[in-house]
Amino acid sequence: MANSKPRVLATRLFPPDVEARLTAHFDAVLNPEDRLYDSPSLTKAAAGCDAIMCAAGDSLNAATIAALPTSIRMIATFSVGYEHVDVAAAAKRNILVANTPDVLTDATADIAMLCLLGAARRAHEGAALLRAHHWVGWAPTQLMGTHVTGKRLGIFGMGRIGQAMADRARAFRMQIHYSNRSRLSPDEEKGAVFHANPDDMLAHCDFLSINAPMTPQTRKWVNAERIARLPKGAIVVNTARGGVVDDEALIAALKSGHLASAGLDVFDGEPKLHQGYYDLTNAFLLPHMGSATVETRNAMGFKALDNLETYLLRNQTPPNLVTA
Ligand code: 8YV
Repeated sequence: MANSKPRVLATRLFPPDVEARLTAHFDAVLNPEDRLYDSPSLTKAAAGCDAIMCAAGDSLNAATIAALPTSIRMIATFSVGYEHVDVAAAAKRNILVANTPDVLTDATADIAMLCLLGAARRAHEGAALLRAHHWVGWAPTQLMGTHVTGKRLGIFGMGRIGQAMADRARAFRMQIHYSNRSRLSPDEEKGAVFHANPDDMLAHCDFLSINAPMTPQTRKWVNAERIARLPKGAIVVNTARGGVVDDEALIAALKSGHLASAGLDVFDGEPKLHQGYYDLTNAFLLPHMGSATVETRNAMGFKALDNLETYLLRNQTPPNLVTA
């Protein structure tokens, strides 16, 4: 008997509770080995599917979208960022695109704070020293880092995650500066200093946190000229997208000592990050863990499913539609 449920291609292995709901409501094409699809294998696997549930590592660029079977009506990404989906190309084919905002705000802001603290307090060096059995005991000058309390934090991109980062930093009595496409209301600003031109913020940043999405305008925004405007000894934190940073420029500044350190959870071209990072002791590096809690990953999956179910089962507009 023909299966009447809409067919959904899940490009990745998603958390068990998410896949349970996916398979209960849809004829799901799963990926139990979590192998990465390239463009030809993705378009092939999507044959006969109504929708694709994808994630940030999948490249749904214009060429891939153009090659998708005509049965595809929706792309639901398991992420808040959607730079990996060419939304304009999808629109041309009447394919809806939806994402998963809000639910990963706190987890990502937590990791941003972890990166800030890890970079400031030389967590990588301390942990490596201990695990290599090289720690011979406490010393007055050992592993002295950068004090956090009372310092100035500049946030580039004051959306949901930027604001959640600011809330955490306020608990460390940091002074918040920010730049954003539009100024926040006084209630949201909570005393943070707004810089209409982000370049004007740089001189005020003991710490700079990148919380802006990846767009043609933000690509390699953190470049050599802007790094030079940061005070000597500043610390750069990136939990947004690696492409917002010019790796060569950041690595050069970390080597020269202009920057004290960096805390990075995301990398241009990840998982193949710039080789230069591996040699830097003053870089606290994490493998894109911003949203990696059980609660958050489940909530992201359920949100992606809310989008799929609303459109494919109830023929209504999905709650988290994104447009070009
Ligand atoms: C996700 C993220 O886990 O949602 C995003 O945009 O960056 C991550 O935290 C990842 O992208 C999964 O698709």
